[in-house]
Amino acid sequence: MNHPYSKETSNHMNHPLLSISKEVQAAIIQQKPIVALESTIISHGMPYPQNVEMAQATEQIIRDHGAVPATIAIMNGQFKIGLEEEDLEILATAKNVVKVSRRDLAEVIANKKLGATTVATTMIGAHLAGIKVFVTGGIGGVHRGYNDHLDVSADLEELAQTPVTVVCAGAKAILDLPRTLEYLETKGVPVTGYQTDFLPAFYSSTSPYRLTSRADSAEEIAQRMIAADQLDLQGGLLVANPIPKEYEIPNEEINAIIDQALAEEKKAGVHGKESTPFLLAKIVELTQGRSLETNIQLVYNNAKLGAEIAVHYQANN
Ligand code: PSU
Ligand code: MN
Repeated sequence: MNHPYSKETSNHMNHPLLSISKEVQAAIIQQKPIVALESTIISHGMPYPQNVEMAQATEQIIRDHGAVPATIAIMNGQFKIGLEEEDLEILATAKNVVKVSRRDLAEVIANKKLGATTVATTMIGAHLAGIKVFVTGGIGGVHRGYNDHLDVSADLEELAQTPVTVVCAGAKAILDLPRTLEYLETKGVPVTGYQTDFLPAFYSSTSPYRLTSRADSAEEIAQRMIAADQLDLQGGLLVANPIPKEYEIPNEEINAIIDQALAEEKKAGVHGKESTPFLLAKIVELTQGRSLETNIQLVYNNAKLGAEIAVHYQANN
């Protein structure tokens, strides 16, 4: 008898903690390329209504480039893989959305709370659903002043252990970029510059920090994913895709603003999981919205590349 999908695929679909949308279910059955998207960027990363507009437009870019988007969140005690329009609206507006990293995951699922997934937990959900490519804006990392407060995002540990390719625009200069790279090196996570030899710095297309890995096409990245699968390496691959120059805020300009945001964070006594959302909102305020436009554009740019990688990966697998 001919099965329309493999045993492994049907296991993903039958997992009791996954609620997979019709569009994503169809994509799994037809073995179409799928790209995961996170929801913390919607609930905690951007203001309303730009957050929901960004989320919808990002999904559309992925469809236009031949893949199926799967935005991930936690609803009704399950990972929801693929959100309906009304789900996006709820995540974009509700005040009680929990920012869920690995630490919080089991509790938020068991207590059936509304949760937005970070890079770490989106990777976990994507992996459970058998999705190999995930597009975001920027990852968490080693925070500045690490010696005083040991703030290292759980995103880095997840990249070390979960085999999902994460497409980002690098890490923001609110973080300690050299230490973030060192940490990833220790954990064996490849950081591949897309058409660049230097780590992109989110708002800025480049930074002084040289990478050891570069790829010039989506196909090359897909080939490396396949090699990593064959080696059973487990950890993820981080693709750092520079924001197009026309939308960037150059380092010299954004660094002064970041310093001010960090000073205000210190004064306000903000730390832990509140840190990243506080700094993002403060930078939007200090740039009078310019950083928000930059943030949205870099996500769109990542969506295009992520879809291309997923298409090549699927074609070769
Ligand atoms: N970087 C951004 N926007 C974001 C985030 C990071 O430019 O919204 C979010 C992501 O969901 C990321 C999380 O996983 O912040 C990292 O938070 P923390 O540093 O608390 O781990
Ligand atoms: Mn942290």
